[in-house]
Amino acid sequence: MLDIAKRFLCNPVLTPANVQPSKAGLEVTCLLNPGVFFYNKKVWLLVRVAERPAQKEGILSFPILNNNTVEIIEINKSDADLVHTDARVIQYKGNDYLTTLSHLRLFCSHDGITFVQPTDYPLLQGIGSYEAYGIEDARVTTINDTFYITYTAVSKFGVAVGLRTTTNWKDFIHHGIIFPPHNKDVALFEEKINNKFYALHRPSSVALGGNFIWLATSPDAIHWGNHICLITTRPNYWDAERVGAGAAPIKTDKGWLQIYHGANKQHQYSLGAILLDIHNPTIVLARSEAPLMKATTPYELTGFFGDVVFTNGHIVDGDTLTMYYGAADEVVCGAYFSIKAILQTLGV
Ligand code: MAN
Repeated sequence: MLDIAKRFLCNPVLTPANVQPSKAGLEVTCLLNPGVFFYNKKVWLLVRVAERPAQKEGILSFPILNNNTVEIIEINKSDADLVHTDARVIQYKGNDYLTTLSHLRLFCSHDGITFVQPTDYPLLQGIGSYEAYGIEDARVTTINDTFYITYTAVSKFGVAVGLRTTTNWKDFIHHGIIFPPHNKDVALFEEKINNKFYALHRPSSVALGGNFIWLATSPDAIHWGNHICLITTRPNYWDAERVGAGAAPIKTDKGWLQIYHGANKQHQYSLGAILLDIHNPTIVLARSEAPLMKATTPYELTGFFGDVVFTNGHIVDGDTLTMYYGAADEVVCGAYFSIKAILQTLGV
């Protein structure tokens, strides 16, 4: 098996036990999938914190936001209308819900390894009815000193993509939904190409099509068009069931290097790469045959949702890609890659 990740020896970097719940009555169930950026000479993680109440015998309880206030829903586990076969989601009386409510929380570090939660920065919570089941899996892209935060906004209306921007992580502009349901995994390019913003995104089609990565352009990073399907899933591969972009594409002398997650029919999430033409990113030059990283350690194999490595954040320094990732949907970890070594696996 090809797995060229050099995992941090101190993994996991953050666990639910390190973090206080956002409100009385809730517990931190999982820490997942951080967005990552460099600011004020520090590495920052924008971590997805998933919470729910302590579970009582025979009852499934989970929070949602109602008018921006937490409301707890309780369902008897013996209720015949309850369908609960996936730790992440439930169906009840024809409605879909998430078992946890996520918000986004900042952590920072001088060395990229030991992270603390700064006291003087706000949490990012869901705002309004399109974010009532929480906000998840933020990608942070820095363009001209503005941080663009693209995140999954979940609600009874579906799974969509929201955008907030900030320059100081204290004041935010909420731009609302930039990709309507069903869509997620939006990674913006860090610079314009031919005077246009570019984004990777992942619409899902239930009946025809699938969970494929698309590319779009925009004049302002808010209004998106010119959508093209960039890569599809591959039958019998590690990415047979769904694919989705990680963080912002990395500019290399061979092209735009994009790390993405792929899941197979057994819901095992691994990471691979694609290489896009530097002047025309609609052209896919190469794609990983085998994953670059696969869940193998105990903290990746066992957790809230096991057998998962999922990334949407990294820092690039020369040839070193420091990738932060969610392991088993429960803890935040880190790993180093050589960009050259990744490109070699792609045959370039
Ligand atoms: C989905 C999202 C992610 C999660 C993976 C694996 O893509 O819910 O947040 O990490 O599934 O469970």
